[in-house]
Amino acid sequence: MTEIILATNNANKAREIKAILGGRFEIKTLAQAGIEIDVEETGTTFAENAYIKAYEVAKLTGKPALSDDSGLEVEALGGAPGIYSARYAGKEQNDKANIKKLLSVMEGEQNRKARFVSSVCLCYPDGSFVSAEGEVKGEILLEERGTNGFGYDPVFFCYELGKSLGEAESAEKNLVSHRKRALENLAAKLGV
Ligand code: ITT
Repeated sequence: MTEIILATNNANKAREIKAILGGRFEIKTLAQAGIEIDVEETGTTFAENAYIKAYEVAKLTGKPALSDDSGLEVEALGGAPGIYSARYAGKEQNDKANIKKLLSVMEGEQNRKARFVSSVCLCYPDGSFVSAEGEVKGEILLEERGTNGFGYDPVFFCYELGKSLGEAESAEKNLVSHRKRALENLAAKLGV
C-alpha cells in the first residue's frame, strides 16, 4: 500500500479520513511522520487551501501528502463562513464559540439551508496533484442536537440522515459526509 502523510492538525478530520481510506493507503499523521507544522491558509478557495497544505507537507516529507480543506456554507449568509469556518468566532479555533456565533447570526432567519463542502488534495513532492470535492446538504438547526462529531455537526441537520450530524454515529456520518464524497471522488480518480 502507498504511504501517504495526512496534512492536517485536526484530529477529528484525521480520524474520519483514516476510517474512510484506511484500507486503501498506509496513512500516517503529521505526528507519526515526526513533523510539526501549521501551514498558513492564504488561498481564496477550499481547493487552493487544500493544495497549499498538501504541497507544503509533501515537500517537507518527500512523500505524497493528503489534505482536506472544508467548511460550512450557509445560503442566507452568502456562503459564509465558508473557508473561514474554523476561525469564524476568532483566530483561536473553538467549535463552541463558532456555533454560538453562527446561531446568533442566524437568529430570526427563515432560510436555514446550508451545505458542508470538502476539497481534498493528494499532492506529490514535485508539486503535481490530484484533487476532488464533495458536499452534503442540510439546514442550520435553532439549537445544538447531539454531541457526536466535531465543528458545526451538532447544529447541522443532514437531510439524508434525517438527524443532526451531532446525533449521527461516526459510521453514519462517514456514509454521506462531504469528506466521504470528496475522498471517494479522489479515490475514483486515482483508481483505488
Ligand atoms: P487543518 O487545516 O489542519 O486540516 P482545520 O480545522 O483548520 O484543520 P479547515 O481550515 O479546513 O481545517 O477548517 C475546517 C472547519 O470547518 C472545521 O474546523 C469546522 O469548523 C468546519 N468543518 C469542516 N468539516 C466539518 C465536519 O465534518 N463537521 C463539522 N464541522 C466541519
